[in-house]
Amino acid sequence: MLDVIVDLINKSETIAILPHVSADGDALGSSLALAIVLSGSGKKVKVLLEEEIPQVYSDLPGREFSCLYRKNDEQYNKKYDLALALDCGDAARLASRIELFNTATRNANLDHHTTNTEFAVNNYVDTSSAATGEIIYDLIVRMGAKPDKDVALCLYVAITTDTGGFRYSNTTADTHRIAAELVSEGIDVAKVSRRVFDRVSYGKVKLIGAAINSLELFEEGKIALMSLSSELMKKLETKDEDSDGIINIARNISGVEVAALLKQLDSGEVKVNLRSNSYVDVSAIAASYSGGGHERAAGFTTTATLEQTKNELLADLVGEV
Ligand SMILES: [Mn+2]
Repeated sequence: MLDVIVDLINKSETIAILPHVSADGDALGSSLALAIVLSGSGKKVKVLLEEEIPQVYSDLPGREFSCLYRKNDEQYNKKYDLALALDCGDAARLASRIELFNTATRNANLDHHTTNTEFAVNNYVDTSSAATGEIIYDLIVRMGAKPDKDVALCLYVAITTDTGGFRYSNTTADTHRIAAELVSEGIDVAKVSRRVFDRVSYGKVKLIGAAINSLELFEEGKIALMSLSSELMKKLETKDEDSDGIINIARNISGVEVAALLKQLDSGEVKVNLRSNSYVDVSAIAASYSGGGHERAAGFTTTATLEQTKNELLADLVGEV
């Protein structure tokens, strides 16, 4: 199937790369790495984003190929020869870019989520890959290219973020083999690690405090819930990305099997992140709310209130632990 994707790329001149909405390190790193390689082989390539690149990834190479997609702005709505969805478990993760994806002459979906709905004409879903970055690495090699230092940095960021710094259960021997190839291109591992894992904004530190204040444990400490209201986040003047990773504080508490972070958005909707440690399949719970993800990390968004979401979710989780 990867050869089919290579064939699609060879046949296409204009290519749109579409990472998922609220793009994370894997989605962005994979997209920018592929953009650099495709541009180098003479393709006209754009990485179309729903939002600005988060601060933590703002100096990644290849960002010059990215731009904010605006549905009603004509310059973005041309018909591409090929549209590639990267790290997107379902079509909804393309958000406002779905039409652009569907109107492209060819489209393909490259992903590693177990809940992937195979929404494209061409689907390459490898759930054994720890990150879409691993798939893109294979694709680049399959294209006969060798990742240079810039491409290697993007892919390394993709893989290290989706594996939590090679600590999560999705990390395999292949993950390390690919990482070894990437590091040998001259990546400063300590610098990348500090940038993507350790450095925090003051706003995030305040948000961590608020999240810890909201922490509640249930079922003899096997379930940990944290919630952040939009009012609180407004008061603390935090950015959306500041809540990234906060759920791990709850997940890491000794005895906790499942952790949930409920975040109320400005729209009033509630975005829920779920994590488990060893046996609860949180992707199945997320799927029951039309969300998705992996066994140990998943999420969904709901129009219910914060309180309703909490009660309903808690009832579901009690049945799982
Ligand atoms: Mn991913």
